[in-house]
Amino acid sequence: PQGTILGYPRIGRRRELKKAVESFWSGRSDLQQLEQTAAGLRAATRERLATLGLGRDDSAIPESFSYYDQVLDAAVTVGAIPARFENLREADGTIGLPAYFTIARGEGERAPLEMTKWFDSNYHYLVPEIGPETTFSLSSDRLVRQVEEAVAAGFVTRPVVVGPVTLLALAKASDDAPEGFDPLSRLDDLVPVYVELLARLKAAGAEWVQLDEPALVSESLPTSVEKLADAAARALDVIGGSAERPSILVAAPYASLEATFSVLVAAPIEAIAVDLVRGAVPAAAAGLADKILVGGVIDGHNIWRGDLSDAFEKLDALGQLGAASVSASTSTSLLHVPHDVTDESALDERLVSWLAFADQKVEQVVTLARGLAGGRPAIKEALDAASAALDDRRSAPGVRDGSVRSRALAEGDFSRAAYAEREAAQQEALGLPALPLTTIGSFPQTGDIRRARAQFLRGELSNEDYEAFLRREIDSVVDLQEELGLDVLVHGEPERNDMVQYFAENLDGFTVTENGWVQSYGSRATRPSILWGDVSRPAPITVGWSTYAQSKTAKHMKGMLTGPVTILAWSFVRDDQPLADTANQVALALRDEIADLESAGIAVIQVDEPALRELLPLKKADQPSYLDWSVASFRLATGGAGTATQVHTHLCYSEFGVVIDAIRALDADVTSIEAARSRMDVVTDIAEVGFDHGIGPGVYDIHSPRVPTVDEIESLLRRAVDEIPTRQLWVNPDCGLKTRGYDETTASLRNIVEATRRVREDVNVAV
Ligand code: THG
Ligand code: ZN
Repeated sequence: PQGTILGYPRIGRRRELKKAVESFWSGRSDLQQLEQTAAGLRAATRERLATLGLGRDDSAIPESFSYYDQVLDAAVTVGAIPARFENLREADGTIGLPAYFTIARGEGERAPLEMTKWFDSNYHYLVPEIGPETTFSLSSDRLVRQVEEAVAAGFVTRPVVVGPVTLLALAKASDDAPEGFDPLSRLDDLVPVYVELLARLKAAGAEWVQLDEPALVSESLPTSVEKLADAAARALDVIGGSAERPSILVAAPYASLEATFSVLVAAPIEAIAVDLVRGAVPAAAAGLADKILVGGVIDGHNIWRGDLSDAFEKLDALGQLGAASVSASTSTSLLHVPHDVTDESALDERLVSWLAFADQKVEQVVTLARGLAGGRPAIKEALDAASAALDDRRSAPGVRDGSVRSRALAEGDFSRAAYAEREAAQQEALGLPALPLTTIGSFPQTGDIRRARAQFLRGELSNEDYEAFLRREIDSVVDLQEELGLDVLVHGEPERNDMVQYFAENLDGFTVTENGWVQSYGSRATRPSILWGDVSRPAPITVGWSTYAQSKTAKHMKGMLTGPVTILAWSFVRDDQPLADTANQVALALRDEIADLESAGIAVIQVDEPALRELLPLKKADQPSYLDWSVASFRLATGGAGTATQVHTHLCYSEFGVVIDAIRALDADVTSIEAARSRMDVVTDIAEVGFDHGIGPGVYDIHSPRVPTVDEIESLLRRAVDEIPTRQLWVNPDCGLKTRGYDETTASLRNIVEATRRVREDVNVAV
């Protein structure tokens, strides 16, 4: 076919999969009901894609469903599960859906697979654990059955599976593997299972299979691109050389393939999908004449309608390489965008004309495919319409706002007084004890809070009553922290649905959606806001809540803001200007908010940047400039804070080493980070690099419902005190408490306070 997509959203237009899966987990429905809903979603997807113009029987429609995660799907299919879950296999050795979910979510003392970010997207996959003992064998025929299901419904679809190189490159060594073990060393044992899988897929009626190998474009994995390319050549020789198989499409999205392109061209496969949004058209390579090239020219990462003529020209350029044929496609799976912009009833019509969600992107691909078949004149009208929308967007009010653009930036806007001076001024102004106790910001979002917000949004609760409710909520959060004995308090953020959406709703230049859900991991999704215009702050946002909370306590109340990089990372951001410029606009709005918080008497202000690491580009060459502008935007946001104002930041991961220079360059007075799960190893990293600002390595893993004991926390704290000067150390959980319940939160905080009291006794003696 001349048009296809690399994958389609799996969650359903109204998050039907989330509801079905969570209902199954809670015991409210059984396996059969879940499977029925899922089959219904797959059937609806095929029909929808055919209606939008992809062929029913030419493998243009991907079979890309997943109950939880595509990496877990691949691991389970080849039987690569950790030893602690081996007993969950059925009598015949296969791994069923209940076992699959247990591996994803854990059970009692058996920890789930770790979760981490999928390339440079906001999607999170489960990290397979592979060791010398892992046995590979076909352990699930779920994908095969989905192909059969499609055939029965009159479709020939293209099953999509994470390829062997990416599966191993993303895996970590299992707990029992020897030091330095590399999962990729198991490639030769794994490949025969893919051979078997492909034979089964062919027997089920698949004419094509898509192997996803994005690892081949990434320079951010432990294994070098060269080594991964060698591995791909070896694996594809065997898989491509097997007798009974469908035609093979290898997709390597998310960035440019570079030298690895020629490795794929030389492999015994039929088609290669390249990302022409993030990557350039590759150089011609020997052997192309018998290959199909799939040009990923429609952006799978964002929601813009984009420049269709430019996309068509890229396909043209791809056509010059001498391949057997060229197809149009999305640059990545459409997993990263919401289903359908026509599901949005409240969006401005003009904005809608600039947008393309998954279904609109499918239509764009279909248009380009028509162009490939019939030449540019065949699609002239569609290209002109897209260009007109682009022109309209350029000149629409709000896209460029003179008052935002005329704010001149000076060198001095990006820095504060020297740290030593700030430290002394803050010590004097704040009068905090050794090992000050605080939390990251949010308190549990209870059913009551969510209900009140929903009622308010439906108009069933007046603004006055809703605000009164939120004030009572803040009162109780403040009381609790006073009772526990924390030092720097927070208001708990009951007024925020999401730490990015809340700011998007209160800043000009953003729009939020009704049904624009995008899978984040498993059954969880977010609704990224759309940042379409110049950003400004029509009025103070958080000042009212923070000053109210401050009025309820004699302790310091922490102002809570989300940083510019995170606001960008978790939104769909305009693509018509450098990210750095957009980040600085957000930064200036936050800078004004900080000034207002200060004037209102707030002395400690936190600017969260949990996504700082997330946006790091996959290619090493692109990383320095990213780190430059991201750090600069944080410094622009916080650079106006007075010497005695204590600026905090929070980062959501413990891979401190990777971005340590950037974290240092943020120049926040206090940085809290995740550490509890890595048992404070991060403390050693911090000590080694000589980080000399305030630091709060998390002592409570909020991602688990477990309540840590006083002894456990005490030993973590003692380790920190041993390695890091006490004057730098803060005590806090490792992330916000929003997803936890009050019982475990209160118990855990109580234990943290008690452990801190014990350690303080010795520290105070030592001082
Ligand atoms: N906010 C936004 N983006 C994010 C995060 C966030 N991206 C990365 C990271 N955090 C992802 N983590 C989560 C954690 C929980 C949920 C989603 C992403 C979640 N979502 C609810 C659900 O799916 O049921 C819906 C929440 C809602 O109603 O808005 O639980 O924190 N922007
Ligand atoms: Zn966090």
